[in-house]
Amino acid sequence: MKHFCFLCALLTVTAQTMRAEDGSRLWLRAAANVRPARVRVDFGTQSDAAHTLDIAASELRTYWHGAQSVTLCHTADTATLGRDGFRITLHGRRVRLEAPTPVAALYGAYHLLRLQATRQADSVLAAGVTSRPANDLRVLNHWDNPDGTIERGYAGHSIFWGCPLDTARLRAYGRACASIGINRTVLNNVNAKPEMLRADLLDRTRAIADILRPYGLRVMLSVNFGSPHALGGLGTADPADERVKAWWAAKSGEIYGLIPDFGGYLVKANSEGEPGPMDYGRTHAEGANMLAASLRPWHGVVMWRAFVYSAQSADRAAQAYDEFMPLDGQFADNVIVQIKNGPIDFQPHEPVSPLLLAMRRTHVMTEVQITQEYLGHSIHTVLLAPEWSACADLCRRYGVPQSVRAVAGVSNVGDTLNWTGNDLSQANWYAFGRLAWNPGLATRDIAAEFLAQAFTPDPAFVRPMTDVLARSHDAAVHYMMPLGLHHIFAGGHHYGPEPWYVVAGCREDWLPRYYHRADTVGLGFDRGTAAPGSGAIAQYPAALREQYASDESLILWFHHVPWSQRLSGGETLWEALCRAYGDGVAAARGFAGTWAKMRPWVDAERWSAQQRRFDRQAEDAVWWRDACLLYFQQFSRMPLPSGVPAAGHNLPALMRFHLNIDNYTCAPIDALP
Ligand code: BDP
Repeated sequence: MKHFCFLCALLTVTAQTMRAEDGSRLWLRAAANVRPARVRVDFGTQSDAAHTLDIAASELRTYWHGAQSVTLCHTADTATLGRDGFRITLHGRRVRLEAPTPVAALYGAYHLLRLQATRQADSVLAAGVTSRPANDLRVLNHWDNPDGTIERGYAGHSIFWGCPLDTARLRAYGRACASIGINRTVLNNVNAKPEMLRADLLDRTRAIADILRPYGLRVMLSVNFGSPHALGGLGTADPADERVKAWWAAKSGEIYGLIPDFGGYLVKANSEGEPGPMDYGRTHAEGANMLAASLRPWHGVVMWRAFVYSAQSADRAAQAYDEFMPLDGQFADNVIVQIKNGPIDFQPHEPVSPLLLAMRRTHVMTEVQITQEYLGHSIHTVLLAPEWSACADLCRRYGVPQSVRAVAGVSNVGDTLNWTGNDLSQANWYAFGRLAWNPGLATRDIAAEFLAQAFTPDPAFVRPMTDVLARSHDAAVHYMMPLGLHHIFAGGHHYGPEPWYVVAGCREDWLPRYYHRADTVGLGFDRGTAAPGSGAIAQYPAALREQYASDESLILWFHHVPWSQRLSGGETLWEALCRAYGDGVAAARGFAGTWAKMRPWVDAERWSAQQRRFDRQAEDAVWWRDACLLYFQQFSRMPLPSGVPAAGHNLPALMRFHLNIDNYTCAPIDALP
């Protein structure tokens, strides 16, 4: 009997340690205490946010394993901490967590648990922590449609729309966001349906807001500028029309009646066919200000996107600047112009958007893309932190200090159990939150933190995998679009390479040849100031202009370079291009090899799902290399340099193949050649 009990116990323990992992717990996988930790809340009367404090206390009681007790206490020191910051100090066997608001206490609680999970609690607590976010608004943008589909979503369907309201799932989402400091969420697609503002969907929005509020997450909606016409039946959406103004004032009032802490509107107007003020001869500023006036009584904001380009523009990369700079100073102070990090569109690697640095009398914010539309969807493992950090750094050095500091990221979350399809792509959601809080964090530190929490803190796993994640963006840039190449994707889904993609009658700026400009002379888009350059480089401040003019990682972004021109390393452009693709392939293969060795540290489910993805990524890297080199070789007419393996595919076959991923929700893995 004794033996039998022992065996049972052993089996239970083994079953627990080997417990199937589905990735649903993200980076919040700490084991619960058997006996709750000692936690005291000394916050005075905060009845409106009592629930938030309850969550903070309960997270610590359940997951804080330290010998010390924890006291959450209120401080009035907003001068140092703002509204969201916190201070953690150690006093003998007591941890004191001071915060000016309940939500700041919640952020502090998660920070303490993060220190514990990453095995830094003792060393960091000995010195004490004071932390205050660099951005006031740390915003997720979900491109979710009311029918539950997600534009550029690669992890299933929406968790907000087109499904029964899943309170547990939404709480888990709120918890994950709070754990990394995200405090705003836009619940629907920027290509917004007018019906989003219908009473039934607003009521749904209210229900979601009620669930997310305790986590400090305030909801926002994307709105269709044509709503007064399409939904309100006014026959116009002209922002100067009094009936239109009254319609928006009433609509905003209706929303605040339901959701008193509603964050405001996100707007994509006069972009890619969406309606906007220019349909009525009004400017972006006039449109944005009219909406902003409707939100002003409740302190709501308008995030007005600057993602605009037209078929007529000589250079798409220059257009947002050309269209918005004349409006600098005309936007109301509760409008923030939301600008993509690069001047084109979330490409693997772009220079910073010049508009982000140039507007001096307008609030601006950066928008990055967490979902990997242009980086291998949920198949490829690519940690985007280096691209985002570089953008934040340039904004800090060359941009105008903002009185409202904000950043947005287009989310990669769906209803798939592990939230993001690829378990390691959770790292991009995580990195977005961490960098929104502290843009100075190093990529390697973010990667190591994530891996330790989402998998295991064992250095035998964390060290090699930190290396993989930290190098993954550079690798993807190399095997997809090295040296500043951009937008040479397959049309539509943007997954694989199609530098040759043409459709009769299609807008030129929707075709790869518009961007790569390959001819027998050379490759790349001349954006210099001398003819025939587009002059776009002149939109940058002088110091940055010089830096970009000589930055070889972007040489084909700014120059049309002759095939035989020698780059700084002594190779010709053609040789450098071949080598870059080769390096990308080698790196991707290396990642698959490293992951293969991680088996002892990872549960079987996540290990094998991820191995398939890494293998696919390495094969895709070869696909990219072969497609691009064979295609460009027609123009360079140069042989592959020694050391670059001959292509495993042939160009006509590659050009005939078109990946069909219509209606897929997760992975095109099996459809590929
Ligand atoms: C592009 C996407 C498109 C989005 C658009 C945007 O392909 O689906 O609607 O950006 O940001 O990258 O509005």
